[in-house]
Amino acid sequence: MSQDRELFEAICRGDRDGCRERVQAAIDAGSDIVVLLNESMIPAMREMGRRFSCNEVYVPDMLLSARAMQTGLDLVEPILAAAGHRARGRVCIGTVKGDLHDIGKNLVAMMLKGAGYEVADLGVNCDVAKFESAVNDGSEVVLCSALLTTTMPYMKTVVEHFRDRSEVDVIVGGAPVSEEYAREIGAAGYGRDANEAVRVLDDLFAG
Ligand code: B1M
Repeated sequence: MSQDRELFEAICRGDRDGCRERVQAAIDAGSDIVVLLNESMIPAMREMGRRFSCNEVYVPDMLLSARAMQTGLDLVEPILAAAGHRARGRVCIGTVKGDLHDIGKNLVAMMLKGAGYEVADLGVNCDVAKFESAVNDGSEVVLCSALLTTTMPYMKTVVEHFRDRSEVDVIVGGAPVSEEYAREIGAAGYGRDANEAVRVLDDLFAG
């Protein structure tokens, strides 16, 4: 594992400038961005979750870390997106109603764009009307993200909403979501992480 410890620490302490500098330095050095994400940036957010669970940090600390993380993601996004060549299909993605976590969703959206998909990012706190509107605008697949056990059940509401429209598939993902849960609510697919979300979507469009 080749963790950039300074980057990891910068995200944990919510240091936006520090995060921006370390990510820019990695980009300038030609480092593998996916490795940087998987070994330094995402683990920092996971560490903040651990500290939050032990009451070592509180909501404002998580928020500062999320902002620092997003500063780094903003630098990474054009690089990931540049990998995609031509549109492979139009999809929409949103964090479900009641849920304000958007970093994982943003990461999935970036990877999808990088894989060549046209992505309508609906943001956070999305109700079925918002997903429906994106589908009416041409999205062929709906991707739902949830980070809370209390908001995860809303994914079932979304799946049920589109049940009568066989041309629309719903894919679900997020930390508390499992493949088993996805199957149980009748989702067309489940992605454990951003890369898997791309693979699941590729399979759907291929099949
Ligand atoms: Co909150 N939060 N939070 N939080 N937060 C968690 C999720 C928590 C696990 C922390 C903990 O207790 N250890 C916990 C949830 C517990 C539970 O439900 N079981 C929690 C809680 C309790 C809360 C509040 C209720 C706290 C409070 O107010 N008392 C509150 C809820 C607010 C709300 O949403 N209504 C809250 C608020 C916040 C902040 C606003 C402060 C901030 C979010 C800021 C933001 O997103 N802009 C925040 C943060 C930062 C976290 C943690 C620390 C980090 C989340 C994150 O960004 N991870 C988180 C702890 C943790 O995750 N361990 C925590 C990094 C990100 C890259 O990973 O989002 O999992 P993730 O995405 C992954 C995969 O899950 C997957 O791919 C991504 C990349 O690999 N994926 C998909 C995600 N969506 C996908 C969709 C797909 C496929 C894959 O296809 C459709």
